[in-house]
Amino acid sequence: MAQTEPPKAARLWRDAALRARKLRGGPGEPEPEPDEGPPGGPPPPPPAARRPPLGELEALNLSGRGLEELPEEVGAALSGLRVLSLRRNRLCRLPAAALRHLGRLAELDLSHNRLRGLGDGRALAGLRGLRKLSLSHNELGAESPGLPPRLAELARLEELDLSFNRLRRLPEGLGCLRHLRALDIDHNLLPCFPAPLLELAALEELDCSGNRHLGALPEGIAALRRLKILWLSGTGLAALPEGLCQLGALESLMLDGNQLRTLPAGFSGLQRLKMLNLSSNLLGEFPAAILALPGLEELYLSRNQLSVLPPRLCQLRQLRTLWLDNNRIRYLPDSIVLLHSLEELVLQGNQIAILPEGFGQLSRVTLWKIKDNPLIQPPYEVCMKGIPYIAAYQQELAHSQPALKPRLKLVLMGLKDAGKTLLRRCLMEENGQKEDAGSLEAGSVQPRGCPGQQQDSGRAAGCCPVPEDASEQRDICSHVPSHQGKGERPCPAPSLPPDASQVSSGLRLSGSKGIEVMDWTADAERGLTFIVYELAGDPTYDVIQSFFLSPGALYVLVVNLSAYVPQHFYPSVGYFLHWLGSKVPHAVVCMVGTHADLCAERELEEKCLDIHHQIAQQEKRDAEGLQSLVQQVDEALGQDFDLRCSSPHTAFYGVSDKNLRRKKAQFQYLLNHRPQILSPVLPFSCWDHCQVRRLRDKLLSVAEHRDIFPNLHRVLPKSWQVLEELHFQPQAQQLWLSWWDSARLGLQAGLTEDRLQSALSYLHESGKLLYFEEHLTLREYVFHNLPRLIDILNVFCQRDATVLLQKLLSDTHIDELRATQLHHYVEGFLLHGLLPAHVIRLLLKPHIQSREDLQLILELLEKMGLCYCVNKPKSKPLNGAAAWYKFPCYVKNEVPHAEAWINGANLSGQSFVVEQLQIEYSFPFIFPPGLFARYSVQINSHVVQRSDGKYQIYAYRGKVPVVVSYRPARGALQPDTLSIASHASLPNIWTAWQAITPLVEELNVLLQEWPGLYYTVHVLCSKCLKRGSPNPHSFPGELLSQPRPEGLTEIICPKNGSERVNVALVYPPTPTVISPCSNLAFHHDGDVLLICVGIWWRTCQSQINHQYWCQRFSTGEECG
Ligand SMILES: Nc1nc2c(ncn2[C@@H]2O[C@H](COP(=O)(O)OP(=O)(O)O)[C@@H](O)[C@H]2O)c(=O)[nH]1
Ligand SMILES: [Mg+2]
Repeated sequence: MAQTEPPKAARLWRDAALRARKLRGGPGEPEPEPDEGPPGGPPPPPPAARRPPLGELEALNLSGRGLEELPEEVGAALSGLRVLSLRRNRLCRLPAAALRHLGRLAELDLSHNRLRGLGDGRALAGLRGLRKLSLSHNELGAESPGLPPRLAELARLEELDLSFNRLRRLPEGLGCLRHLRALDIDHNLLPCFPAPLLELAALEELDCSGNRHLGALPEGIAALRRLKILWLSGTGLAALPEGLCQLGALESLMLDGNQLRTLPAGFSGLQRLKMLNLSSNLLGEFPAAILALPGLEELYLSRNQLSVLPPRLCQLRQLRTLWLDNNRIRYLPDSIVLLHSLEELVLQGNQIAILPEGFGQLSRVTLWKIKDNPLIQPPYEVCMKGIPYIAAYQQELAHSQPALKPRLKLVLMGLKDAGKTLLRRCLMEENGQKEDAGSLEAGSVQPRGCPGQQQDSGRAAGCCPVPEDASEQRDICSHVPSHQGKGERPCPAPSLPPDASQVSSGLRLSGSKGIEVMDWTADAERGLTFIVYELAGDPTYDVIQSFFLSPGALYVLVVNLSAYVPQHFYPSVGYFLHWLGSKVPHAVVCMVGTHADLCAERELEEKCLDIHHQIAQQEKRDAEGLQSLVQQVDEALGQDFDLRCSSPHTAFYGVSDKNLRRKKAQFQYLLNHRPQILSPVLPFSCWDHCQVRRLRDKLLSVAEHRDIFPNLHRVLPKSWQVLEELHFQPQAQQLWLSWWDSARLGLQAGLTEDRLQSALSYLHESGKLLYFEEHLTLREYVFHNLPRLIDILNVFCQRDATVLLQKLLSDTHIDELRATQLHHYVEGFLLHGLLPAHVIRLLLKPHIQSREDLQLILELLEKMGLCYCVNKPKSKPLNGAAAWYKFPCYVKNEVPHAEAWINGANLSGQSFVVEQLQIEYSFPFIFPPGLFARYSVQINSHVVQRSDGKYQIYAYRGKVPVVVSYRPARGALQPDTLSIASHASLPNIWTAWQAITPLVEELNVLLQEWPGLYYTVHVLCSKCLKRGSPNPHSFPGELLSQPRPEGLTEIICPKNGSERVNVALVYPPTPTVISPCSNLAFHHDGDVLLICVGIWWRTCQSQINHQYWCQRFSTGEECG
């Protein structure tokens, strides 16, 4: 039978606390924990190896040696032994004969073997001096339900570990172990609390967790008066006996994962209690008895049903840790701010809208989690930044009155010519808010926040805009190839790469202005404003578009109904949902079908219905796909780790339980965070006033819906709001403001310099402007003019030579020579993505005036990951005009120029001397648009002598070659892949690992921008690669984050019979920090987030959440 899976919370606590906190005294552990030892290296020599003669040896560590038995001779030769570890071997039986000679043994570790029973117990009973015995992680109980009674003869035993076995009962005589201080019987199959335990009067630590059917505790538990630690996680307890309250010595009580609704009346008798874990129970009310435990330092109440916290919470003065996440708490008591010792405060997943005044006093809190609360005061963005920011906000409120500022980001997406622009205009004109046609012409937009500047659009005033050319509207199919071909595939379906060149060349450029942003005061009465982002339907904008997809926005997916045919569902709808879902897993989407006027009634109905059906189908396929993955992981988890390690052909070969649980948590997160599609397709015609009004009302009602956008009505200090307005006033048309300019505006708003920072930080977080408070140079500037910045970004996505040349040649003083030169530059740009800084300056002419502008913008572009400087010496200042920039999204040549890569273009060409390492990422649902280009920039700091192709990069890490390649999906069943490879001879293979590991980690970091993305990672078999096999075997990528298994030297590659692969070719010498297969990141400080996301669109909230969970519990299963 498979080992029972310990309940969630119990597992968490084992992992987080078991090793760290159990007060195990006595002579030191003889052996290093396998995951603490030097990874990959040989096990350290037994401590006594250098100390003959054998007979005098006192301690011997034989862990992880693959032993199937211990010969009697060994025992005979080592009769002086006091400490023996046989941990992690393959013993199926007790080495009885050897043990007979070891009468002096005081500590014996037999954990992680395959013991199914202890025989008649004689062999053990002989070890009369034994004080410490570990039998954990065996299969005890598999042969007979219990253990031999003779175990009770170990009269001097002080610590006994029987955890993770299959025991259904304990020997009757166990109560005789008068000296037993610590007993672990967790994760067995005990059907009830074993009565003999009640006689163990010396017991200080007892762990019964994970015996799921324990059900109840006896009153008699009061007898265990010396108990300090009692762990009862996941034991099916529905109530606690009063007797428990008499355990006056108890310091640590673990009761998570049970079904407790209340605590017994006398609970406050546990006056020594320091740690209480009641997470994952059914508490509907905060147990008042807890308040009478003045020594409490840690209190965990996560995942209950609490809605109110007691006002007297502050009585718990010693409290350092308070976890209240995932309850139904609406308010925090004011007194919470008096918990001055608090270091961890976890509140996420509640209903908290307002934080009490003076919250900023909790300045010692370092672990702070508040995500998933409908916060309005302080606004969500402020709360997410941490306690110091909350303090600043609250101080600011004290200075100036609060102001309400409801505004919501609205993102229009859909194919080019779907009707986004016209829809936007109709909506805005319905309000009498019209666009500035002139500025649109110039590729810019109506300046946000200054409606006074608007001019008439030039169209017939007051009526709906006339479609430019209705006859052109039916040619949707001519420009959808980019995302085509995913429609009817079984899930998970691979994607075709957005082939930008193909698309843009065949398209007319009119109307393609790229991404546009503007303010729309949709409801002046209620003051509700939308910040409307219209994305370009054109995939050439892919690299930048994903920045604009952020949580907390309302998405409108626009489809041209007259052009729609069911075969085009994927490119026109399905693809966008996949894209959005992978970036913003829980996005709120409203479907709108335009050109309704061109469709007959019946046609309209059918098409809307078809879209509706196909969305449902796609969702179902995706969910089923994920569900089956969860099932696979579950099955693997049901198996023993050892078993997994012995079958290299299985999907989860060697993957640790921890990594499997993390994987499962990720799948579950993906399953639980699907796009929220609000309605069936809303038919829309720009001609029809009623429909325009209906759509506007629909958007307003969605925005106002408290369940959908709970934090719309944020409260701001008046000064912050004024500051925002001042930054966007008409005269503030520059591209950026110096920090000093901004500070002057701050003064106008009543903000002194010292208070400006937090206001700017809020404006940055909420996507109003860009202010990189941690960037060395950029922090001196405030980029307040988003429309202009977006226009700048747009310039780098228009792949049209004519347009680019127009910009460059607009200067009348250009002579022929110069013109030719510029032609060459454009050519080079469109082919290789290369541009010198001075040409960039020309391209951005209307926006960039000074050299300073240029330098800043270039730095910004680099920071966003759009380009890298080809010739900038690392860590030296940018040298303006001489610098050349590479925009990887423009690179056209399929393969890199091979000459740059001296060792040859083809790794497999090296076959005889070297071994190959290749890590492959596969993306079965969707390959994030623009990812390769972004990654290409991101790795630049790690490599030298690079040579870029459209899909491949050759480069060196030091002297070691690396190749990064993207392979678009080939056919229906092969997903897109991205792989990172290197090679070296076997003895030097660590150099290849050293070369690829930072690149792997960089990719992992980048992929965290895509929390809803499903992908897998594999280590390809280097033997298969060497053979040139077209279909090499792949080992699970999770191995990259695991230490090399002790004692293992070779792995069998199942693809080629019984070929042996050296472990060094599968496991890196040092495990990677971030598990590659999980979007649930570990560690990021704010700065990394800043760097990797260019965060102005408030992208990372969901990730911050993940990081936290995974940081907290390496099992990561709390996610989602
Ligand atoms: N008849 C009709 N034409 C429309 C409608 N919506 C958009 N159009 C036309 O379709 C074309 C593309 O629209 P546009 O808004 O530029 O699409 P975008 O690329 O998604 O922004 C334009 O010529 C519009 O005038 C509609 O509801 N009915
Ligand atoms: Mg448009």
